[in-house]
Amino acid sequence: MVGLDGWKRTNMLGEIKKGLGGREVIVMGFVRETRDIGKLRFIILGDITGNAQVLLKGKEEIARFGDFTKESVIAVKGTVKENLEVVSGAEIVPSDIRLITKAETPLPIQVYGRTDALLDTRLDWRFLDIRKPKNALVFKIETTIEMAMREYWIKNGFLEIHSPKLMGAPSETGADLFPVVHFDRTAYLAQSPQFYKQMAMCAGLDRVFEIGPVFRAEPSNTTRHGTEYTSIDMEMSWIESHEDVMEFEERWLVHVMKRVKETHGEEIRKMYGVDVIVPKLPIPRISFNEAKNISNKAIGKTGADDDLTDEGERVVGETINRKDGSEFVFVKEYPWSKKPFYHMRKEDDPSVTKGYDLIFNGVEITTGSQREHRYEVLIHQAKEKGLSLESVKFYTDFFKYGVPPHGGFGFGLTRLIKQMLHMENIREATFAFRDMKRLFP
Ligand code: AMO
Repeated sequence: MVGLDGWKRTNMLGEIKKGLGGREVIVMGFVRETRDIGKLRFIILGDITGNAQVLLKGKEEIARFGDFTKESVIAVKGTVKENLEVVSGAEIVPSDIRLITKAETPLPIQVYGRTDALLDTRLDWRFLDIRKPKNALVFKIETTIEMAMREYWIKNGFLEIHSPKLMGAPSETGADLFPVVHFDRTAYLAQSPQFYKQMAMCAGLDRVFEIGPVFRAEPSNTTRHGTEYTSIDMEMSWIESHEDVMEFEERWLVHVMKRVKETHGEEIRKMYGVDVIVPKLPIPRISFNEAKNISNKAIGKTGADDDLTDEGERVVGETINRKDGSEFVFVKEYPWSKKPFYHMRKEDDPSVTKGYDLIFNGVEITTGSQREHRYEVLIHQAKEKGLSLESVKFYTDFFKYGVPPHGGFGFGLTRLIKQMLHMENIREATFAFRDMKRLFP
């Protein structure tokens, strides 16, 4: 069969419920399981909305329709019959079944029921792994998250931009870069839309956002870093300081968490065993020094004095949650030595930036700051960080012809999902993950 030979789907499988009794339907999906009990055969058919049971009665009918291997794709024409013994309250009695594509056996990983496969094997067969409702839920949540983000931004006068991913110069610190052959010279994959969201401020667009891919040649294998991930970025003009950016972010986040809770809260509790908690505002704010003290007290001195380790972030998250009952905490005013050249420094203490991180359940999900918009100061800071002025000239030129004070943040989409669902690994929150070793599927 090439197409569906004229059959049109009338219902999704999740709709086959009590109340639909007597209705003629055509449904389509994956054969999750076939069970024979006496003279009856039950086919559990699944799609993105759920499962429905198809009932074959008697040897003749079973022989007429034949066997279907697990995960084969079939179309079923039939009548809905109410049956209180089925969880959904109804099943389908078929008049015709068409095999659309047959699945090979055995399946490389189990789709229906428990899977014991290791994460790496699951990722090798990610398209089968995502057929599991618990894993598919991630993408329903992701869709809601992005919609809610856009909803809030657009209501607040933001414009959406699409910045280039092929760059003539590094877009962040210059480390962890992917060079690509670009005709007769080298280009770099964008590590962040940073320079371009600031270009939008210099172009007078006032407030912008972007949701798009970024690339980092992270040489490490961790549960929170990919070599490609979806970055959520925003930039706003006419701010007084980084406090304005944090205030915007927390209100935006409340809107997003509310939408996720109202749309998927129940399913998340059922499948992941966690409650989505909409943060109470204001989200607690602590200084980098306070965070470092908390970390030092709990786990001793780890890492450099001017940085918070992953373990340090975890401890800070836990401590604030215990003390203030908040899963989120802003850590602000990071040392200048740890932050990029475009962060603005505090007037009264230039060793500290007007930058911040947001930690969610012990993992950083955001970096934001007020940017240095004064041309001379920016040049001075780039020099101080040892950057080649030539390579960032295209960017520093943005600041020569009038620019509003501005700031913004970058936010890891998959980190948010991982932390929200209490997942162990960011790979589970990503459609098709990329790391040092993985370029397939
Ligand atoms: P930063 O480099 O901190 O800041 O990145 C912003 C956020 O992106 C997420 N993130 C990652 N997620 C998955 N894999 C990775 N390798 C990875 N690296 C970072 C984190 C992080 O908080 N231009 C600045 C942002 C800004 O100031 O506007 C930047 O990119 O959630």
